[in-house]
Amino acid sequence: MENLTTLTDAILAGNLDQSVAITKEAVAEGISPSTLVNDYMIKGMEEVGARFEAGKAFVPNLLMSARAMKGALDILKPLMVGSESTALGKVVIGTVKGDLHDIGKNLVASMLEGCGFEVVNIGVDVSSDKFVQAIEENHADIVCISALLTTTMTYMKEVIDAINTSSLKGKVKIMVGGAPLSQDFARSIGADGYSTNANGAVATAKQLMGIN
Ligand code: B12
Repeated sequence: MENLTTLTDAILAGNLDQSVAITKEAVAEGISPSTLVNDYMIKGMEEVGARFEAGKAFVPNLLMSARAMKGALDILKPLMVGSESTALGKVVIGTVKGDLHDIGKNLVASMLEGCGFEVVNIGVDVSSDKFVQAIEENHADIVCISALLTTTMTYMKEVIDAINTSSLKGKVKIMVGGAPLSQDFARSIGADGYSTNANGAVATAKQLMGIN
C-alpha cells in the first residue's frame, strides 16, 4: 500500500471519505489497528490541535477532523474486540461534565474491550451522580474518567469525592486520563491509576485488577 501518511493527511484535512477508504484498504492489507491508530490517526488529530492552538485552524476544522477520525475508528473497533469469553473485569467509562471530547475516551474503551474487559461507555458530559449510578448499576470493578479541558479536569475530583462518600468507597478502582492531566495531578485527586494513552490504560487496568 502507498504511504500511510495519507491517512494522517485525510484526518488532518477532515476528509471522512478518504480516511475511511484508506483505513479499509490498510486493514485489507493486514496492517494492524494499533499501527493505524497510534502511528497515523492520532498524529492527524495532534496536528489539527496544534494548528488550532496557533490560530491556523478553527472549531469547524476540529469537528471535521474528529468526524474523519471517528469514521476510521468505527472500521477498526470490531477488529479490536477481543475473543475472550470471560471478561477480565468490568469498566465504566465516561467524559466529565462540561466536556464533549470523546475520541480518546472511546479509543481507551475500544482498547480495553479488545484486551478482554467488559466496558460500559456512559458518554460525555457526565455528572458525578451519573458516574456513581453507573458504577453501582453495573457493579463495575474500575471506573475510567476522561477530561480534555483544563477547565473540566478539576471536576474529576468531584467525581472521586462523590464515589468516596458513597457506599462504593474502596470497592471500585479509579483511573483518570486525558491530555491536560499528569501523574502528579492524578495522584493529588486520589486516583488509583493514570495513563497518557490507550495502551497504557490497558496495562494500568490489568495491574489494578491484579492481572500480569
Ligand atoms: C477534536 C477536538 C475537539 C472536538 C471534539 C470532538 C469529539 N467528539 O471528541 C470539538 C470540536 C467538539 C472540540 C471542542 C472544543 N475544544 Co477541543 N480539541 C480537539 C483536539 C483537536 C483533539 C482531541 C482528540 O481527540 N485527540 C486525540 C485523542 C486520541 O487523544 P486524547 O483525547 O488525548 O486521548 C488519549 C489520552 O489523553 C488518553 N486518555 C483520554 N482519556 C482517558 C481516560 C483514561 C481513564 C485514561 C487512562 C486515558 C485517557 O488516552 C487517549 C488515547 O491514547 C484537541 C487538541 C489535542 N491535541 O488534544 C482540542 C482541545 C482539547 N480542545 C480545546 C478547546 C479549547 C476546545 C473548545 C473550548 C473550543 C471552543 N472554543 O469551542 C471546545 C470545548 C467543547 C467542550 N465543552 O468539550 C483545547 C483545550 C485547551 C485547554 N487548555 O483546555 C485543545 C487542547 C486544543 C488547543 N490546542 O487549544 N474539540
